[in-house]
This record gives sequence, C-alpha cells and structure tokens, in this order.
Amino acid sequence: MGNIVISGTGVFTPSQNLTNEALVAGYNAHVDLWNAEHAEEIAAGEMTAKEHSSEAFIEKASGIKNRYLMEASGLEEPDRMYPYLSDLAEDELASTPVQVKMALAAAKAALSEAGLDGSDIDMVIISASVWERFVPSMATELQQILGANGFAFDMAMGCSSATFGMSTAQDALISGMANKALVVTAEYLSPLMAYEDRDGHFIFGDAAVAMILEREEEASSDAAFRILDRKLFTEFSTNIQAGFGSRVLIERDKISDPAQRFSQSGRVVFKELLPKVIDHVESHLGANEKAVSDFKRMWLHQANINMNLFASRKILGHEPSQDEAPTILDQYANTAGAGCMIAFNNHKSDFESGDLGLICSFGASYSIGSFIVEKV
Ligand code: CO8
Repeated sequence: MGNIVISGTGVFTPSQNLTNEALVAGYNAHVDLWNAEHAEEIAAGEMTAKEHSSEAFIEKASGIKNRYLMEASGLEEPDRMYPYLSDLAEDELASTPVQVKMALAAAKAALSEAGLDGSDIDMVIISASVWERFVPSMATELQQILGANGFAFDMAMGCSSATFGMSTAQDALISGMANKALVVTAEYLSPLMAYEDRDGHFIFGDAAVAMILEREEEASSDAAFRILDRKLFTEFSTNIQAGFGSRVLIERDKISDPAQRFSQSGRVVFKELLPKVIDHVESHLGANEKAVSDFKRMWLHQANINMNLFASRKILGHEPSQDEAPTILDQYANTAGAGCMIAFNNHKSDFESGDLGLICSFGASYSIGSFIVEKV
C-alpha cells in the first residue's frame, strides 16, 4: 500500500462578520437592560449585577478580533442575545440544513483543488463538534447533493473533529474500503452559544473546512501533501462542555439554561491540556525520528493565541513567528474542529516538494490529533 495524500482543501467563510466592537456593544446594552430589569433584586442582594464585557479583555485573553457568523443579526438586540436563523434558502436546497450548505461550499472548493468531481468520491464524512440535525446523517445528504458514491457518515470529536475525521478516512483508504474520501468539518456553532454569558460570548465563529484524501499514485493535484504519520489521543474531561442534547425535549424548562450551551473552565483547560499537547507532539516527532527544526510550519488548533504561543515556544524552543505557526483565530475566532485545517488551507501555498509540516488539533473531550505531512 502506497502513501495517502491530502490532495485538496477548501474553506467556507460566512459572508457576515462581527467585530469585538459590535459584539461588546450588543452585550453591554443587554447588561444595562438586564440590570435595570433586576434592579430591585440586585439592590436586595438576591441577584448579582452583570458586568460589562470589554474589547481589550477579549483581545488580550484570546487574541480574537473578529468572527464570521452565518447570521449576526439578533445579537445586537439586548432582550434577545441569540442570532436569527440563517437564511441561505433562495435555491433548490431550501430545506437543506445550514450546516450541510456550509459543508457543500467547502467541499466544492476542496474538490476543485484536488481536480475531482463529486462523483469521484466514494466516502464522505462530516466530522464536527455540534449538530443541527442528528438523523438522517448530514453526510448522507451531502453525498447525495455532490453525486458521490459509496458511503457517508457523521462523526463528532469536538476540537479534533477534522484530524480524527482525516485519520478515519485514511484507514478506509488503506484498507481498500474506499478510494477517494471527502472529510468536512462544518462548524455551525453560533446557535449553541450563550451570548448573554460574558465569559464565553466572544470565543466562537462559524466556518467549514474540507479535505480530500486519496492514494498518492492516483492524485493529480499539485497541492498534495503526503501523510507521513498521525497520532491521536483522548482523555475524558468535562472542562469544556456543550450540554445540549435530546433530553432537553424532556427537561423543557432547561432549554434556555446557559449550561445547555457552551461552557468551559478556560484556565483549567489551559493548565491541564497544554502539557499533554507538548508531550504528544514531542513523542510523535520522536517516534518518527524527526526534530522540530526539520519542519517548516505547524498548523495548530485555533482556540486562544496565548495557548498557541505557549505551546509553540515550548515545542520550538524560541518565540514563534507567524510563518512557523500562523494564526487565523484573530479573524475567525475559535472554529472548534475546523481551526487547524483552516490554518493549513490558508497557509500552505508556499510549501515546496519535501517541505515538512505538522498539523495539531487539541481541545474538547480532551482530544489531540497530529499529522506529520510532507509536500509532494
Ligand atoms: N470582558 C471583560 N472581562 C471578562 C470577560 C469579558 N468578556 N470575560 C471574563 N472576564 C473577567 C472574568 O470574570 C475574570 O474576572 P475576575 O478575575 O474578577 O474573576 C477575569 O476577566 C479573568 O477571567 P479568566 O481567568 O476567565 O480569563 P482568562 O485570561 O483565563 O481568559 C479564556 C479566558 C479566554 C477563556 C482563556 O482561559 C482560554 O481561552 N483558555 C483556553 C481554553 C481553550 O482553549 N478551550 C478550548 C476551547 S473549546 C474548543 O476549542 C472547541 C470546543 C468545541 C465545542 C463547541 C461547543 C459549542
């Protein structure tokens, strides 16, 4: 069995964006309204007044300046604080979930780079953190729209959805179950955000990234990267959570409880996960008899700039440049499982044959997924 390559990638970026300035203005208006509405309880000590958010805090604590959203309107309404439903529906895909449309747009870009059509694909995975629909599988709908063959399924692995999805596709190609695989990480996160929660309202954005995997001898794309090795890790943790699930249909009174949406102990994640990421990368490189100096670039998970700088410094042994570890979270915010592969897509075009790179996702569950890749 020969090598497997990532022969094409593509990103879908929503057309709407929300800067920190606009996000904070909406949130602070909500705080003022909420505090006025609860003035008596606050004065009596029965409730705690909400505090304003701040652009300076968000940028310093996270590095995020902007996020793309499928629908930004609704967040500026102080008594609403959740987005309106995205309306992309003026076409024959009117009843198709937004998440599948995001996946479709990214898939088309990846197919184009790989020089393939939908009908060339015989395995489709949508691997993501959260789901707009559970049944029927989102991936089977994407398979049908693309005219792909074979089989399709959904899988979920939080922040490592793209890397775990690619690893699953690679196994299917190696075993002969599939010939050409499409993996899409379509993260439609905004509906699940608690935008009235100051600790988390700034963290996420919506986006999708798609990857085509095939056997090297069959690939015609000049953008192909050979997968030299991959390594996956998980360890159960509730420090990053999105509690929403089917039981909310029974516990209906909890439907607007922020705990149903995204919450995390950000500092604990920082402390617990980073040493595991550094060990993981070092042992992955060691097992492949590679030194960090052999690599041109690392495309890291994009959750927090301070986390990425810390990890890069430890791994590289010096202050990382943008060239060595590029950032996309300043513009995209945290796009959960999509982040490292958006960074890869946006910062791979200068690679020449033989150049090595490292893809590494890390975050929820906990999960870590790394790929050592070489430009063909
Ligand atoms: N504006 C002003 N002040 C604020 C704000 C705000 N918006 N938010 C919090 N503060 C205050 C806090 O209340 C606190 O005040 P005090 O000191 O009085 O208690 C103070 O600022 C400091 O707060 P923190 O200690 O929480 O601030 P940090 O510097 O730790 O920064 C971060 C918070 C940015 C959350 C940081 O801890 C972080 O990002 N850590 C990394 C965590 C991480 O990477 N998690 C992974 C993310 S999950 C993921 O990538 C994918 C999840 C997929 C699931 C998606 C489901 C929808």
